[in-house]
Amino acid sequence: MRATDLPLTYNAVHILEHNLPNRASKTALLSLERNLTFQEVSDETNRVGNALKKLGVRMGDCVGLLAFDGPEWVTTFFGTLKIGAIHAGLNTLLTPAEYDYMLRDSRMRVLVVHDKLLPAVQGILPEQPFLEHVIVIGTAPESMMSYADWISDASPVLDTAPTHREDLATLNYSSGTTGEPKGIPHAHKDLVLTAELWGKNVLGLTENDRTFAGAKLFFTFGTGGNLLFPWHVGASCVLFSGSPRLATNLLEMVDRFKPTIFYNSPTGYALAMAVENFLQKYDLSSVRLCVSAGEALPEPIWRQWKQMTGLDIIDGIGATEVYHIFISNRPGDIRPGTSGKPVPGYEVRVVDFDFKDVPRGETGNLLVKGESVALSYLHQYEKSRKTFLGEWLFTGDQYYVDEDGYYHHAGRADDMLKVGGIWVSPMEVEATLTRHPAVLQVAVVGKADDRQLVKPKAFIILKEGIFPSEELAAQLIAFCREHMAEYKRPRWVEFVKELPRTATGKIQRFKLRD
Ligand code: 3UK
Repeated sequence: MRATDLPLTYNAVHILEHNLPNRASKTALLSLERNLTFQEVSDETNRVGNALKKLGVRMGDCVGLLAFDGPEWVTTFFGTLKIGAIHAGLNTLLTPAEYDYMLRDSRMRVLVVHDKLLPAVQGILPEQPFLEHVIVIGTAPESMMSYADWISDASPVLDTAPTHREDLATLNYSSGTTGEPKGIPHAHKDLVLTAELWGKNVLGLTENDRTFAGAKLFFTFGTGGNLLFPWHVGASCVLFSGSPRLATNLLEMVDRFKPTIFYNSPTGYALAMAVENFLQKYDLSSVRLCVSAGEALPEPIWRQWKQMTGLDIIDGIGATEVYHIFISNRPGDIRPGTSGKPVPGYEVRVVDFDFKDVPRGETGNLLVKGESVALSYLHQYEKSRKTFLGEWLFTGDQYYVDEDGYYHHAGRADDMLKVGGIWVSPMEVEATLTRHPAVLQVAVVGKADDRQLVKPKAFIILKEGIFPSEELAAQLIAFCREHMAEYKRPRWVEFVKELPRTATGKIQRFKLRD
C-alpha cells in the first residue's frame, strides 16, 4: 500500500467504520469496565464528535486525552479524528510540569481527563493560555463536566470532516532520554499505512485475532498494535485500565480475556517469567504470537520465553517518528536477538557520520525512509533539522547487518561508548551480564576513570535472595571477561534497588552518568 492509494479526502476514522457494514454487532473492544460492539463504539464516537463540536472545536484544533485505556479513550480518540481535530495522547505517568509544557505546546483547547489523573494536572489548569474546557471521565468536580453528562444528549449521527489524507490526526510526545518532550505530529494516512504495512503484512493479523498489550494507548506502540491494527482487519482488542508494571495484572488479563496476540516490552516478558509458577497460575493457551518492542529484546529472554511458553516473540524496532515498527522479525522468520529485516514499504540504511553506507557487519547510524514518517517535530526547529533529513529519518540508533541480512541493534548513538578508541555498546555488556544467574536487571553507562578515560560501569539489580558483596562484583566482572571481548567488561559494579526508566520503560542511562 502506498499513501497515494488512499483517496485525497481520507479520515482515519475509516479504520473503525469500515467494520460497520459487515461486523456492526461484533465485539470490537473488551475491558473490565464494559465491552462494546463496532456499532456501539461508532455511536459513542459520534456523540463525542458532536459534543466536541458543541464546545466549539473545529478542524485543526487540538483535543488532549489523559486517560487510562478503556472505551472512553477510544471514543474520544476517534471522535476527535472524525471532526478533523488533532488528538494529543498524553502519557499518564508524567509530572505537572511536563503536562504544562504539552498543554501549551499543543495549543490544546479541550482536555478529556480521567478523574484519577485530575490531581496531576489540576494545579496547572488555571494558568493555561489556550485550554478552554476540561471533561472528566468518571466523577467530575463541581466546576467541570463529566464525560457521561457531556455526551448524554449528543446525537449519535455525525458526518466525517473532509480531511485531507495528509491532514494531521495525532500528536504524541516522545519522552526521549534527554531534553524537552518532542511533539510528533502524524497524518491520517500514517495510521492506516502502518496498520497495513506491519499489522497486516508482517504480523499477519486477521479478523479472528484478539489483541492485548502491556503498552498503553497513549504510546503509538499501543495505539497501533492494540487498537488501529486489529480494527483495520476487523479483529478485536482487549483494553486494560490498570498498571502494566505488575506482571500479574497482565497475566490475569490474558487468562481472562483470551487474546491471540500479546504485545509487551522485553522488561515485561522478563517480569512475567519472574512470577513464580506463572504457567500453572495463568492460562496463556489462547495466545498464538507475542510481540516485543520499545527496546531490544535480548536473545536469552527470547529463548527462555520460548522454552517456558512455547511461544515465539516477534521483536521489531519502531519509533514514534515513524508511528510504528519498520524493521521486524516475522512469523516463521525469526532471528532471536535481532530486530529482523526491514518491513516492506520502508527502506533503511546504516551509515557513518558522513552519511556513507558502512560495509555489511560494521556498526553505523540507522536511517529509515517511508511514507508513515512524520515531517518534523512541533516547535523544535533545531532538533527537527537534525532528525528529519529530507526523505530520511535519523533514528539515533546504532545497527549492524549480519551476513543473512538481519539487523542487530547496537545501542543508541548517544549511549555508545568509546573505550580505548573502540566502540562499546552498553547494551551488549548488559545482555552478557543478564545471562549471569544472580542478575535481574542491569544498566551500563560510561564513567571516566582517574585518567579521564571512559570505561563501562554497571548498575545491577540482583535477583531476590541474592545479596551484594565484593566477591559477587568480582565474579560478575570475571563473567564478562569470559563472555566478551575483554575491553568491554565493566570496571565498576554498583548494586542498586532500582533503575531509572522513562514512562515507556526505557532505561535512562543519562541519569546514571555523573
Ligand atoms: C528504541 C528499540 C531496539 C530505539 C515504538 C514500536 O519504542 C517506540 O517508540 P519511541 O519513540 O522510541 C524509539 C526508540 O526506541 N527501540 C524501539 N523498539 C526497539 N530498540 N529494538 C527494538 N525492538 O532506540 C528507537 O529509536 O518511544 C516501538 C512501535 C511504536 C513505537 N513508538
